[in-house]
Amino acid sequence: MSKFIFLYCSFILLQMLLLFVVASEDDSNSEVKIEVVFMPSECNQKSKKGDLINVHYDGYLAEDGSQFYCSRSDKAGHPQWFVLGVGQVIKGLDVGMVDMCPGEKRKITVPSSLGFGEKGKAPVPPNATLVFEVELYSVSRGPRSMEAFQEIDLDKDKTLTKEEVKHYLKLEYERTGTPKDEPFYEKIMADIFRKSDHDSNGLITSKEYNVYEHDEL
Ligand SMILES: [Ca+2]
Ligand SMILES: [Ca+2]
Repeated sequence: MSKFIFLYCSFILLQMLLLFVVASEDDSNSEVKIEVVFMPSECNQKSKKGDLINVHYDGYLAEDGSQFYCSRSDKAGHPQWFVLGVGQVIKGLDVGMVDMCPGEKRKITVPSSLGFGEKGKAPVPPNATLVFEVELYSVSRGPRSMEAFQEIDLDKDKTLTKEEVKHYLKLEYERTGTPKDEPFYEKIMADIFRKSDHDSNGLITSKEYNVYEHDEL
């Protein structure tokens, strides 16, 4: 029996250690605290940067435990979809939801510097530490994954030209059995460059590819 407990504790310790490694990967992330509340017995695919994830989360103020956000009551209660690690949510969540299994639940404590900062954002007051209860439903390799970037980048120079993007679009639509005409590809490509080519030099770097401008919940 004690051997079992020892093994169990070692397992928990190992998991905490792994979480710590994840949380301290980048210095600015070190303050995000992750607590695994529920871990499913099976896990085929862990979340990583660039993945499209589907998640429910509730946000609370650490100070008094009051709830300031609930995805279950927002937007008709549908779980939220977003791309992980690219700034579609506050930094603390981008960091705190990495390496999560579908079905896993976490409690993530986010310092204000990785939340809404000195100014806050109503109803979150200035300098507020936030606590999120997060449940991950699904993970899929999104269009913003680095795998996709590498696939598009034919000559592997870490920048995407318009030709490379167009070539990739054609392949994608042919792959799904719905090839389109040239003006169609031109239009999508122009849209992609308008959104991603921030310095308008006609090339999308890996950095531009992964940076979003908004900082919404
Ligand atoms: Ca290239
Ligand atoms: Ca550029």
